[in-house]
Amino acid sequence: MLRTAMHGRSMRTASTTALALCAVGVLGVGPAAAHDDHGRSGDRDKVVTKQADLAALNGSGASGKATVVVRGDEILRVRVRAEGLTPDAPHAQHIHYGQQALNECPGVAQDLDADGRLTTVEGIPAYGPVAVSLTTTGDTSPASVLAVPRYPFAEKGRINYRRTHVPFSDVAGAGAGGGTASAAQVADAVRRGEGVVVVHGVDYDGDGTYSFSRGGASELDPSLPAEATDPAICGLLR
Ligand SMILES: [Cu+2]
Repeated sequence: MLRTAMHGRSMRTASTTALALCAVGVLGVGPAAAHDDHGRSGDRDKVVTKQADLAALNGSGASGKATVVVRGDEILRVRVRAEGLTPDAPHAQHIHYGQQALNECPGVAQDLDADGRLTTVEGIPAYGPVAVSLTTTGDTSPASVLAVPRYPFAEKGRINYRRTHVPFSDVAGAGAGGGTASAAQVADAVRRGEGVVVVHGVDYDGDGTYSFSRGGASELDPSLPAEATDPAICGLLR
């Protein structure tokens, strides 16, 4: 029932979520070391492969691997494999990046309210805002951050996701001073090894679906349970 409700709401909530992510981006940790975003064009045309070991957050018990093959301002191929996720439920998944972020997965230091639960927003100083939405069909920009019906459905807790020709796009809140990062800047950051893959969705209470009973409502959208949006696995694309 809940999943049906989420489907109906997901499109409307994207803009609200983007605003929330931007607001947090502005409050992010201090300026990171300046990066040289002006790679020579020859470097940008090279095919670069980055891989991430996806480790559990929030006690999800899940794990996985992600691979992206980047050339220019495009991901030629992306693959995400994971197991141990909340079964038979959709899992939003993104590449996160922020120039002001730590460009790493969050740890206990990011659990600001020390409730033992790491929310998506608490993790943003570590991994930055959403830069690429790893959807199964259609748009892959940050606007699809919570387009739940277009994310992989984890049969038996497993995801085996592949997509080709995913363009990078401009990302609000990911640039210098919390401004917009251009698609080229985001592509260069992923090439440098600063992109972070996050798969969301944790069934804390083990009732087999995303519910409000533990964790309450998502700070991204109070009509969604936090279980649907909290990060389950995370890894840096090295
Ligand atoms: Cu995400």
